[in-house]
Amino acid sequence: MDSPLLQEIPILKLAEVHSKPDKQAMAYGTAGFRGKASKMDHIFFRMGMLAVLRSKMLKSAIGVMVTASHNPVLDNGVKLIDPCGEMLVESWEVIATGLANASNDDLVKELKKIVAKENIDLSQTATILLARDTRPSSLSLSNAVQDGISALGGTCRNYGLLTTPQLHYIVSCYNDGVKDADEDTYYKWFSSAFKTLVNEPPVNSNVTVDCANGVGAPKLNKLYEHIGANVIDIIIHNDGEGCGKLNEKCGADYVKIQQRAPIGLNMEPFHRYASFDGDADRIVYYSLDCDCNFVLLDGDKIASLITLYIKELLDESKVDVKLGMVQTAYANGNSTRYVTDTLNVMVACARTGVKHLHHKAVEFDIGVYFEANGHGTVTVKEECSNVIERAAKDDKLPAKQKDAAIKLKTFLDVINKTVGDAMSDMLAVEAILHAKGWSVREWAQLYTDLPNRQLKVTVADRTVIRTTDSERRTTSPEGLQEEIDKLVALFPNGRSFVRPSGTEDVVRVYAESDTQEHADSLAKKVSILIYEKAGGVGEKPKEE
Ligand code: G16
Repeated sequence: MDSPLLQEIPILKLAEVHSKPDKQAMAYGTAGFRGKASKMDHIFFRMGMLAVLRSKMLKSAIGVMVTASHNPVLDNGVKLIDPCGEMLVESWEVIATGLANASNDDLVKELKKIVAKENIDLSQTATILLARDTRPSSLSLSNAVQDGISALGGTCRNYGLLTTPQLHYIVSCYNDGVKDADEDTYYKWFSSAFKTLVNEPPVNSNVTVDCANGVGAPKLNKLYEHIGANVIDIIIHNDGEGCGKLNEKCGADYVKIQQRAPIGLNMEPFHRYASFDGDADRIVYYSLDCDCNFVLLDGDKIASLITLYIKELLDESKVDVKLGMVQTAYANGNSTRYVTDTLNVMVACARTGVKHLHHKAVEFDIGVYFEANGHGTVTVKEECSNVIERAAKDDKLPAKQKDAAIKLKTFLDVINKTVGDAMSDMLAVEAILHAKGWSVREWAQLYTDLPNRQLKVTVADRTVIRTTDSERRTTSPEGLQEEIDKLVALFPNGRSFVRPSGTEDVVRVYAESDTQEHADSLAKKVSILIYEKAGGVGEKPKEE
């Protein structure tokens, strides 16, 4: 039966303005739709409509973030946020793809199909919380989202420029009843939690942060104003004000993959540096050692530091809860060994994409999850929070035990538990280093990374690569995995895997071995194999 409240005329009028080019198909990728901004207007309009349907169905506010995160400046994308601030549930990714790809003529039919299948009561109100990053295309694309929202009669609260994790946080606050939650709510909460942890004396030395010429720069500045220069000294680099381009030779992805400093940064030994990505949901740290070697402290090192600190506080406070860590296939082998063997904490492996890690992490009472690329956070079960809070207030406990529980509670307050957040992760790292009196040198020495290399190969159709076992092995094209295994066997401590990216039109190749030369050589050999076996296009990778 037709949905009586689906007003076809206004939908069709606006759909005409945001019409879909013929023969264009897109899939919901690792973190939403992503591609060339100039070809995506209709996707944003349709995702505005989809957000309204989901909001009506769940009777909660839904978030829509306009960003392509680490991608080049001419790309754009859209990330949908579910009521508790988590990423859109996977079953709706399929629905989103169906709506994105419906022809203009079938648009209303597709909407009706969703309404019927999901049993959506269209008389419900819908609230969408919208924000965008600083890309030149983001304003007009967020207007397209707004058109989609009004086409289905939803209410839009437009927060303008925000980092992605700020919007995740605001969505969760809003649905928790804090209807006036905004950017300031974010700054007040995280700055006050940080200042409770790090009161006297101030954090030693300063930290220089490369903000990838993205939205992280103005937002970190505001957070810094709330914390105060008397508590922590933050120097912002690549703030988007100069001639530097978003994510070009800078930002977390560049630093992690190239294993070198971002453009324009003259590094000094032992100083702390960090890089955010374009929407500030990822962070990596780095430094120079006494021989001026570049030392990367990536998502694995951040996760190890956080896990170590939580474990110490759990042991001291004698709070008995299950702590676990979640990584992906990209995790450095030595980080997994360190957490499993030295910290004695269980490590689980998930597919790439924070949504997958998040789901595994919530199985633990406290779950630390990070991708090696610096995307991650900590989840805490409500019952576990209560246990920690009770211990923190228990006057019968020995002072040391109670004090550790208080520290743990305050530390967990610094964490944005909804999603990986460069700013909140940075505060967590700074607080731990402060508490332990550590410089980056002690932190870096937790374990030594196995030398590794990541490369990209362009192929005609990256979906020809299919994977299994948390993306550690391929199932197609036929025979590819056996060939990779043969190459891996040539290198001491060799490990390599390949997977199609869900955000860029490439196949990613990862390799690890005992020396950097071996890791580079293995990555090259596997790249050539992919090019030959999976339909490589453009210049063929060469062995140097
Ligand atoms: C997104 C996801 C991350 C993922 C990254 C790369 O990050 O949120 O979980 O690791 O893409 O994914 P892929 O290897 O599939 O391209 P971001 O920061 O770009 O939103």
